[in-house]
Order: sequence, then structure tokens, then C-alpha cells
Amino acid sequence: MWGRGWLYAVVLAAASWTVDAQEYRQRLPQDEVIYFLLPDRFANGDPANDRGGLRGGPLQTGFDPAAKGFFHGGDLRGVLGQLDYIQQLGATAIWLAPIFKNKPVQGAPGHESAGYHGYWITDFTRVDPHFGTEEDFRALVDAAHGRGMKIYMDIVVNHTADVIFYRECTPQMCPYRSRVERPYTPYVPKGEEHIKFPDWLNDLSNYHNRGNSTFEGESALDGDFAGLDDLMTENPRVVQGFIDIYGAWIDRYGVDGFRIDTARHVNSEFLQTFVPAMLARARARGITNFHIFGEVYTGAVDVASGRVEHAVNLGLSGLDLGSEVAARLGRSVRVENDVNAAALGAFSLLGRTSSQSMAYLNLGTSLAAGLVLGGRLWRGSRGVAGEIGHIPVDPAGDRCGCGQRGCPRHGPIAALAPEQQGDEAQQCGAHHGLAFADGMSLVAVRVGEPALRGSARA
Ligand SMILES: [Ca+2]
Ligand SMILES: [Ca+2]
Ligand SMILES: [Ca+2]
Repeated sequence: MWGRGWLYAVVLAAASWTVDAQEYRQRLPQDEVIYFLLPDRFANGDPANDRGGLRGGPLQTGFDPAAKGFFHGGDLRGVLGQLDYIQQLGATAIWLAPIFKNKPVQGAPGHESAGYHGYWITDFTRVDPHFGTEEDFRALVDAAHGRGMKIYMDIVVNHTADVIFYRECTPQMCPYRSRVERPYTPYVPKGEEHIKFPDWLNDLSNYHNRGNSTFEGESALDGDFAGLDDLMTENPRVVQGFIDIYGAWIDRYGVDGFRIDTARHVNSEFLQTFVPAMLARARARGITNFHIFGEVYTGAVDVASGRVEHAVNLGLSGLDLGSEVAARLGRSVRVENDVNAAALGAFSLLGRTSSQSMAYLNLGTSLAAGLVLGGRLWRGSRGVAGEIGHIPVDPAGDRCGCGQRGCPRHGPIAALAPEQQGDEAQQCGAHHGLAFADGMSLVAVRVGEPALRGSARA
């Protein structure tokens, strides 16, 4: 009796397995549980490929498991060997960081690091030898599908590896040249003229060549992401080139979706052509519910949309503050980080001009800074240029709301007895600020009420 019951259970399990495997295509994107992994850092299934078939030391092969900026040996076979583990976690889809062939090592002498993360692509049509072979990728996709799991590829269309340099400036020191100026004069070091594939990627006229992005205004689209060669994604040659490249990955492997890297730095017209083309390609391959999603990185406050992404001291996240306030006031509203806004206010209050710069240090409920450079607020590439209160200074310190340990954000307040903190914070919260302007002359800006009330700290 027990034997028959056991057999019955096995048959049932096999039947449901088959049904799952066939039905994964019907599953909607919003029903997926996605597991994101960096193949290099996940599992090493084949030590023979750790150096990507290259000879020499870390600067030639990119392999150095003792250095965090280099390849550590993980690969596609390693992921294949861990599918049980990933599925048992409850994941139904795997999002792999880019697996395309990268420039193994790049960076100025003394500052080199490797393409272990996969975002410095030179050949968009091949698997990076550090991660394995085309056969390894096919085996992984097929095995995942056999379990009813999906594979999402991480793709890049905004840039390639850093291969192009400019005659007029040294690498990393090329300020953005606007669209009303002439672009830089691009060149490729000898021996790298045809390092990219397909070959249209070696045509320098397919790039913006305008220098480094400040991640604001037009430079967010046309500027180089820290020197990475920014493609002219408004050029029909580039659009068709990427449709051909990534369409072929759908055709060859039947992958289930794409995550588009740095999507915010690509013109929307590109995406409006590319995305429908990929969906059509997937449908032709019998892939229903092909899922495309893009990366958008903003600071705690997304100034462009007026959205508060995360305000750790207030415990707020995902709040459309700009829209809500605008709706209530009936006026257009701009949302800005509080200390940045205070810095701009102090800059104006002090009568500074557009040729001057200033650092504004906030000593209140939190420790933070605002930077005004040449009359303009400087948010930095990730919108956190002034967040000095979230730079870990004590690895063994308390956990901060930002997720890191040992942040000095409570510096001025934390020195007080706990019963004083609330009151002091409240008092300081309204009136505080020290401005370092024009070569470090220190100006106090409205320390105000707490000082009048006799607060020694204020
Ligand atoms: Ca390996
Ligand atoms: Ca470059
Ligand atoms: Ca771009």
C-alpha cells in the first residue's frame, strides 16, 4: 500500500513538474520572483576559465580573487550547478549581470580594475570567456526552462567599454561639451581600432564624444558615463545595430527578458523603437510575456520627477511629494534635498555670484553638506555629493537608516544625552548651517533660535 502511494506521489510530482515547465511562458512578469546575480561572484563551476583564456598577471587576465575590482572565477556553469538552490529560495526567474565579452582590464595606471561585473562590453555577440562558452549559456537557459524558470539578460545599449579617448584632454578629465559646442576629437589607441564587435561599433562617428556626463540636463543623455564610450543612440545605424545584436540573443537562446542598463541615459526615441522590436522578435520565437525593464538610478530625491525615493531619517520612501504638493497648491513645485535647498538659500543670502562656489555644512538633526560650484548646485553623479553624514567612519558602529554601519550623521546630536536629543534636534532642525565660501572663509548662516535660547551646541 505504501509502495503504491509513493509511486502515485512520484507520478503526480512528475506531472506537475511537466506542467510547470510548459506553462512558464504564460506566467506574467509581475508574478515572477527575480533572483539577481553577478556570475563572477556567484559560483565557480569551471576553474579552467578563470583567466578567460588570457595569459599573464591580473592586469592582463583580469583575474585576481584577492582584489575586489577583479574577476574572482564565477561562471555560467557555477550558476547551472546552483539552480536547485536558487529555485528552493522561491525564485522563478534569474537576472544575470551582463555576460558579454568585456575589456578585461581598464583604467589609468595604478587605478586599473577588471570587467568582472560585465558592463564594459567590447563584443556584444559573444559570452565572455571568463564566464564560459555559448554552450554553457545554452545549457543554463535550457535547464532553467526545464524547471519552469526564466532567464533575464542584463543588456547595455548606452555605452561600450572605455576605448575612445579625446585629443583635447586626459582620460577622466574631459568636462562635458554641450550640444552648441564642437565635440571632442576622438581617437582609439593603436591596436584597439577593431577591438569592438560588430565592427560598426568601431566607427567613432557613432558616439557622442562630448566628454564626461555630469548626469544633469543634456549631459545625462550625451555624456560619457565615467569615460565609457557613449553611443549615439539617436543614430538609426546604432538603433538597428542593437536590434540586430539583441534580437539574435532572443533567436539563439530563447531568453525571457532584458534588463536595460543605464536606461535613463538613453534617449526615449531609441527605447520606443528598440523595445517593440524586441517584443516582436520574442513573439516570433514563441516567447509570450517577454519582459523588459530598465535601470534608473536616482539620489534620495529624484529632482527630475519630484519624487522622494528614500529619506532615511524620516522613514519615507517612494513618495510623489512634488505631485502631491503641486496638486494642493495649484502651482508647479520643485523638490530638492533639504540641505541642498538650504545651501542654495545660503548662497543667495550671502549675495554670491555665479562665478563663486560654496560648501554648506549642516549641523542639525543630521550631518550633511550642500555644494554650490560655480553658482550651480552640485549633486554628484548619484545625487549624494553632499551626504557626508552617510560615509561610514566606524565599521563597528551602529546601523544607520541608510543600511551602513558607523555613519557620522548624528555627530552633533549623538553627543547629547538621549533625553536632550529630541529637543536639541527639534531646535536645531529649523535654524542651522555653516557656509564655507570663497576659499574657506567661514560664515555662520542663521544659527538663530537655539543660540538665543542658550543652546551651547548651537
Ligand atoms: Ca571559472
Ligand atoms: Ca572613453
Ligand atoms: Ca547616452
